[in-house]
Amino acid sequence: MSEHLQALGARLEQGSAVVGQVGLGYVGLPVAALIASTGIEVIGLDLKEDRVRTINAGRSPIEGEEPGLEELVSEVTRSGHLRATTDAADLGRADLIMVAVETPVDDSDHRPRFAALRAACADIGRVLKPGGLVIIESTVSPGTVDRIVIPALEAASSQRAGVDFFVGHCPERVMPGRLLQNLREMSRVVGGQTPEVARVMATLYRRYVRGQLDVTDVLTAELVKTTENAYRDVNIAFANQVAMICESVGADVWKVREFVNKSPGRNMLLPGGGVGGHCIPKDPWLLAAAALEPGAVDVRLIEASRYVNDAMPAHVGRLVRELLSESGIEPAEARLAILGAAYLEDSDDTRNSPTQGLLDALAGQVAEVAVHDPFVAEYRGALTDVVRGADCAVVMVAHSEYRRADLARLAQDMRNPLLVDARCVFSPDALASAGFRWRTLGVGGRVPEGALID
Ligand code: SAJ
Repeated sequence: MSEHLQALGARLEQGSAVVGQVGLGYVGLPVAALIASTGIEVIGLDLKEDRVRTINAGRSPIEGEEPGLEELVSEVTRSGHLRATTDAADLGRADLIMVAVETPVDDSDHRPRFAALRAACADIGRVLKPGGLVIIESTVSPGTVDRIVIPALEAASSQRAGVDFFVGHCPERVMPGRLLQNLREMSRVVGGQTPEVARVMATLYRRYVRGQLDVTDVLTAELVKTTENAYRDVNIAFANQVAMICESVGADVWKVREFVNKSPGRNMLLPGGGVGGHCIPKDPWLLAAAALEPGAVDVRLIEASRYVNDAMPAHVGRLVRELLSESGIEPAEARLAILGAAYLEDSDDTRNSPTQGLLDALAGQVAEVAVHDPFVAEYRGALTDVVRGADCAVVMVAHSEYRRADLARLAQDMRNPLLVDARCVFSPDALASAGFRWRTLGVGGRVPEGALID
């Protein structure tokens, strides 16, 4: 093992190494705070002055409930183990630099946009110490470290990767609401430029990761993270595809799914009103992009799955229009109450929320739309207030509050007791006894006889 790496491994073991963290967002800040809490000095770099100021004042700028994060940031800034800065030159003292910057895909061509990653590498390259180790934690397309990160670092540092400095990739596996818990508990894929680099990386992660550390090469690490999320997206798309088939043939996908999953080795996921969040809608495109070079592999399965899932909010819109029409209500005169703005049940995170897709699909088609969400500040309030006088309620997120709702009360408060259930939160019996006419996503196109429409 190179002397540099050996010395770095020893300093990480002793806790005398200095670590830089580029990007202090919902990944970078908890990572920086956790490493600092092990007694290592961490220099955090971010572009946003107000974010840097907040952190140095011992507070977390990360939105939403993140158990333990505020306390940890306060503790490690007070002890001096974490200091935030906007000046990249301050990273000059770091022996090891972690990178957690955004790696978005373009909305139109779905190709990765690595501008932030390139900029981070240029900043790092200019100050990188000989023997320094750079670890990319952002989720990237397979091949990105080799084709973008290393050339950018070599150009900015006039040094050679693998000789004068070293590179690794350890993709983050965080979830909003559980940032610290996931970082501590989940297993990590530790991809090093060489086995020695991976071993030195593991020395750092072992200081705060209780999960398993799977040591491997960089390309494998890039593939694992994008694949694990593409896997989920394709499986959700399959469930949505079966839901569409069930609707068209007059069956109930939720019953079909229940019995399918009794068959050994089956685990059909949940159909629903769409796929949101910060990683599942994006990572499949990062995986597919790796194969789009000339002589590319046909990645139609990954692409088609994205289109199936992204079409679900508009499908919910169709169910709403059908139910209104079949109930003798002109959509253009209808008032809607959308239940759920977050992308996930019992979460306040609205990134890429399917509800936005539904609002876009309904724009200009109905008279009025009110949105409720107990976790999202702008949509908080009493559910009964949002539903009162509406002609159709639409359940887009399976928040626990909705599962507990008094359906009979909601039906009474509405101008017309119609409901579209995009997450199969309510049973037919509960809806019927409350006096609703309804459509449930994935259930055949019959509108049950029942409630009087005044
Ligand atoms: N969804 C469905 N049907 C399903 C599961 C999810 O429609 O059967 C929808 C959800 O409503 C949501 C979106 O997909 O809109 C994403 O849901 P998710 O449960 O995958 O939650 P995420 O986006 O927070 O995914 C994270 C990922 N974890 C990391 O990136 C570290 C993912 O790899 C995990 O599998 C997932 O959490 C998890 O299992 O909790």
